[in-house]
Amino acid sequence: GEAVPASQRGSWTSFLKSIASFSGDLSSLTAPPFILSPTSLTEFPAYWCERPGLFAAIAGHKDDEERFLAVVRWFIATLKGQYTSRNEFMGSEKKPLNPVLGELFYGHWPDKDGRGRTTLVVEQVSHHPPITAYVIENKSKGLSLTGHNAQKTSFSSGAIIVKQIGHAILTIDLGGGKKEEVLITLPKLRIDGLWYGSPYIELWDKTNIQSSSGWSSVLEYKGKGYFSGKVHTVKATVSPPASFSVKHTIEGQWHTETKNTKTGKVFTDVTTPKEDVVVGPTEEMEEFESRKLWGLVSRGIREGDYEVASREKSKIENDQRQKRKDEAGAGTTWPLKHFTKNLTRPMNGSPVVQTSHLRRKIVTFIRTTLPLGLPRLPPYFAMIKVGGYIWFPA
Ligand code: 0T9
Repeated sequence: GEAVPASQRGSWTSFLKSIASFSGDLSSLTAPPFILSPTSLTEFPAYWCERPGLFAAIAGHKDDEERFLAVVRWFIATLKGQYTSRNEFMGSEKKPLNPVLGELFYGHWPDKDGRGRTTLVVEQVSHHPPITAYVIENKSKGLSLTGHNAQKTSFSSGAIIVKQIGHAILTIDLGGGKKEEVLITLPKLRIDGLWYGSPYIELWDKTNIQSSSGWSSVLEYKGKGYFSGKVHTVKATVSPPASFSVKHTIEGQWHTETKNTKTGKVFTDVTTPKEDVVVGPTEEMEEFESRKLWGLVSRGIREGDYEVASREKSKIENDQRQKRKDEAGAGTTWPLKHFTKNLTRPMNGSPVVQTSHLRRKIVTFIRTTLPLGLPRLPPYFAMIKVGGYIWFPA
């Protein structure tokens, strides 16, 4: 590989061999130093709000359709940060630090231009498999995004295939005791460029955005080499309540610009700068806050002092092993601060009513695809996945 430093070629090749023969939790494999990122996965949920103005703008619409389009706009605008920012800032995709159980990350985006203050709370709720849960809230606008993330990885013809497990739910306070809820599913990733030591992500397949107002969108992702021939393309179709008809189509590249195909108007433009989350000083952090916990490891990675990085990483891992041992001995578990596990997910006794659209074969209940049920889906979110579409029971 060209991007691999000469001294690390051997260890990169053996790392690639180990991923090829291994499916499951890649985070636990030891990778050569050049590919290590100094950032933990607990920081990643911040990508959801790096355009706080677009997030806040969701609350600015009385009309269901307009508000739904604002959700789709904000969502598409987050993709660039989520999936290309490591390439932009570190030259390629890198292996993030594998968060420990109970790791925390707090941040905010300040109020500006009347958009209100937005806060971020992240907690690592599972170590094996790694699961990250988060809440992003803009109280003054009545917006809150709750979600959790895990990954299933496999290896296929030289690429890492990542299936994201989890979802995000956006809750919009409509006033007068009324609430809208929007379920957002997460794209599949393909990580290419491994051989050359310069990994990058492409998205593929489809995701859904489904609102309790009935409005829904199917987003389809493609990369270079598929029919579009362009990297990072997305096509979103937006449909009115209980309908297959398409009212809006948005097409383009999620890392630059998308357009509404009918009006020709720009729908998303992410070529302008994004806003990093504001994080307090490390000295004032608790032991388990990500930047404090990983401080010395991160510094070692950033400064190329891999001896320090690996020594400090071992300290954290040993401490974790000891904690788990002690807990097992005492019959306790690590007390999470912000999230609880909910395996039962009561349906409120309400039967799942099928609309005529749902007479077809029911493929999966979304809820059964979630390993841990974090966060709990509201009762009426007994959504059913039918042929790639997600529907509400009537
Ligand atoms: C949720 C995001 C996720 C997390 C990362 C696959 C990946 C861990 C999960 C899905 C965020 O909202 C969006 C972006 C990037 C995803 C990461 C990219 C990546 O490579 C890692 C995996 C675990 C690896 O580190 C693979 C080995 C590495 C050598 C390839 C660079």
